[in-house]
Amino acid sequence: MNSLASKDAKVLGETPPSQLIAPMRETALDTSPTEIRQRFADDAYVCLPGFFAKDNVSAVREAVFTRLDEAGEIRGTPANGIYSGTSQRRENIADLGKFWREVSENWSLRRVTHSRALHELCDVLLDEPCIPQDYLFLRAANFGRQTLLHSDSGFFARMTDKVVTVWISFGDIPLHLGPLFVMEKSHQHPRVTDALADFDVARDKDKKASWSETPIELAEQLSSRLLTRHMKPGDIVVFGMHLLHGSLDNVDPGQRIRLSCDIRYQAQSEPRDPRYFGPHPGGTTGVGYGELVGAIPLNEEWHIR
Ligand SMILES: O=C(O)CCC(=O)C(=O)O
Repeated sequence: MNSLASKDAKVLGETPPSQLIAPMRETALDTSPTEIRQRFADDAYVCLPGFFAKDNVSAVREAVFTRLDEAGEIRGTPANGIYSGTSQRRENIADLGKFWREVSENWSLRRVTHSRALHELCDVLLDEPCIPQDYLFLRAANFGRQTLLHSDSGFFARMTDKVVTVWISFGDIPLHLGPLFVMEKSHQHPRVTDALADFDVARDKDKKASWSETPIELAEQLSSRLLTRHMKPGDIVVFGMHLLHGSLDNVDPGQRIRLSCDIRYQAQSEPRDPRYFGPHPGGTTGVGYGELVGAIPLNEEWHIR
């Protein structure tokens, strides 16, 4: 893709100036391992369209949106993922953390996030055998939501830097549904590397992982650009711990919910952060699946980390 319908993009309510937004570079599935590693080394991300088959994605949509339907959050056929405009999650579900854990542990989701294909790709990127974390971040983002600008190292690099994030698109996510963006070459900028040095979001409670500048302000200040694209079902983006990223706003007038998941893979030889591994992972703050934005009813505000 070499152009973007950037007029459809909203970043915290603003339309980004056209010079500050550009398409992500796409990497074809038959690209050689050497070239994939080189692109990852240069850009700190690779985007692989169509990595997962549409049937696998449909099964995840069906499973997740059927559970949201139980919470009164869906209008019409669940797999279409249309927000009802309201929620009875608190009334209908006794334990929101347990609910989100069940949704996150659904087999149709795990067979994608923990698939052989993804293992092999991450082995290539990290140039050694890897393992996926057990804890994963499933996100159902309805109208008005976005993820603020941040990097992942303060969450996942406590034990090792040899970690990558895999972002998976579980649906058709045009720009106005709020896909992921990454900030071009931000991992190389001294302001970013300085800010991330020794920062741990769970220990340094006086600081937030999210930047106080808007993505547009920071892109201007760093002479960078927001790289994004119309994500299709089964597309993935894999990125490194220092790359700044976030999402565009979901401003879909049809109330379609953006469904995606992020999961981390790390080198198998490196120490594992117990917060993210094992049968009962506590997650970043130790609360378990209840701490995720996904566990928040669709008619309530997301927290900021
Ligand atoms: O999907 C999003 O909104 C943000 C994803 C993200 O922050 C991540 O994958 O680390």
